[in-house]
Amino acid sequence: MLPALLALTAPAAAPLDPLTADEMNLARRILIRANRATKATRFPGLWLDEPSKEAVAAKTTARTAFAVLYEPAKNTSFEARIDLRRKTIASWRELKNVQPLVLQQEYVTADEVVRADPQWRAAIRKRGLTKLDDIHLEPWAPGLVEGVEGHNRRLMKVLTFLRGQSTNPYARPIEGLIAVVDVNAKKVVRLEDTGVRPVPKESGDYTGKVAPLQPLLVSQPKGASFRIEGHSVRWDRWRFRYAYHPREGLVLHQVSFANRPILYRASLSEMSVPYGDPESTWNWRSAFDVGEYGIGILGSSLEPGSDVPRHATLLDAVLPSDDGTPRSLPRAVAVYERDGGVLWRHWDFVTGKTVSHRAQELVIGFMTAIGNYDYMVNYAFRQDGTISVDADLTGIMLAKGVPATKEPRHSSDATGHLVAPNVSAPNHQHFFSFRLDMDVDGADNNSVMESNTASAGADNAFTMRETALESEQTAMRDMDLAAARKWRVVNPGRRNRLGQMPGYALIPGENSVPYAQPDAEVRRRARFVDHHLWVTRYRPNELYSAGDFPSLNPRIEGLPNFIQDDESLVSQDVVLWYTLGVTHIPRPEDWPIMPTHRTGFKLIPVSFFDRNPTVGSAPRPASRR
Ligand SMILES: [Cu+2]
Repeated sequence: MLPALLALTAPAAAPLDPLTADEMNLARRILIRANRATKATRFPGLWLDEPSKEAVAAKTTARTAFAVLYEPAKNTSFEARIDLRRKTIASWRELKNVQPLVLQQEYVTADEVVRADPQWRAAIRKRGLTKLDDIHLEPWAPGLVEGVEGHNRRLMKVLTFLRGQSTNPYARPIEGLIAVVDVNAKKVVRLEDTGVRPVPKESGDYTGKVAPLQPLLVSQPKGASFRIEGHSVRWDRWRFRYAYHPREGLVLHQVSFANRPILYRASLSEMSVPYGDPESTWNWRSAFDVGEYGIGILGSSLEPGSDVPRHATLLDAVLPSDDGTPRSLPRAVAVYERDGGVLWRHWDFVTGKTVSHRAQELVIGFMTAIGNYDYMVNYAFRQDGTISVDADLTGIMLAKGVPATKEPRHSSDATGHLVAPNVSAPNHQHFFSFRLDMDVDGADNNSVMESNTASAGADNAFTMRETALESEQTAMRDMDLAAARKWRVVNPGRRNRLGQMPGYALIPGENSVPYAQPDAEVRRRARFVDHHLWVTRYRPNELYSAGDFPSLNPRIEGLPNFIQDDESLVSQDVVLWYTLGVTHIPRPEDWPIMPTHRTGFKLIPVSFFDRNPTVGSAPRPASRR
């Protein structure tokens, strides 16, 4: 019946390697053979079902695929685990009242359905526009749709722009017009039209030349210092594995330094981008780019010489198509070394001599383009044990068409700012939720300390006090500048030679608090924004801070549920969830395209070593207590 299936010998993948193209095909064929799928079945999810930590430690050879299936004919969704070794379905369940990730075809369908809708056409004519080919439609995951029985339908909300011949589809919003589309029933279920507004005139073209500078090239005459074998990367004393995940984009696994484990898994778990404009056509906008769209699926091929340095090593990824067959994303991930500034230096006053070392950093990163915005996530490893996690924000801001061509005199309380005549960009925030499964010197014996610094009362004395965050519900924490607050994951079972617990600290950088009301719809699904830090005890199925299916989901999901049982965090396997918020008050300089804004945080060793690990021979590892 399926000779190809039987003949397929599984490739020798490491336990955490992403599904290969063959494995994706195999998973799909197993489902079809078991009558769980047909050619019409769509696959909003198909990726590796990651084996447990214990299984990975035991060098499991199991390969299991995780699939989310959508049946358009019946409008039903299912979740399956497929054992690729035994060629059986290991688990199967129907998903109720949730909507899996947007399918690629659904963007096309939404566009076609709106374009054909007589009411929408009338709304366009009402605005004096005649050429439908000039219109750009932008389908969005809908948030929660009030007044429409939502969560059992494949709904999208479609924004309208005048593109014309411009390279910039977003420069001329056709304001106040939103079509709510059922992409499965293929019909507009509601047209929201809040009245005709001026359509901005400037085309917002951004393809003109940038004034050139002389070339700046990095030369590595003896080649790079890193080695990549399969999905394993080694550089200096660092070692880690990478995977490209359809939902999360780049995922790092098993990060270690000098053979000492630090971080078992790192990923961008979720995002939420709430817009601060109270109008009904705006107040629902809060893109969950990971859980609604899939930042990996929307990943961009990296351009050497612009997206990444010319000397970068570029790695391809395999992604599932809508029908579950594999497709390649060429140049999905970049690995390269870059200049790291001064590693350390000192000029000696007596001898007049300088001892100084130049640092290098190893960078691994990917880019994703979610409609108008482009994001890059980079992990940079330093020789001193630092991991710097950076998120770059660029692309085109979402803007609205307004009557004003000059900023009103009293604009201090405005919810947006003019960036061009008749174009106002609403204030908005970008919240990133990073999931950091820490394994400092091992998986099972980690605790989380919070450090707060305060004046000690006498003269200039001040002290730092470290206290343990003992359980999940006491570990919802916020930044505090007055206390120079930081968090550190320690291994209480070990000591360095100074008798200190080895640890890795999370050093926040830029951050924000949410400005939407706590009960606002945009925050109901994004509870992770309530705190900068959450800590949970490791559970393999707790991967997404806003839950597995945030789209159209009215229930509280994710972190608030994970901490319900208030598990102990003392000498456990712990996971840090760091919320990083960027408050974006738009500037004219962000238009028509936004210069890259870099934000991020760091993980740095604190007592993990007993001295600067780059000086002389290797420092000794922490000993058992
Ligand atoms: Cu922004």
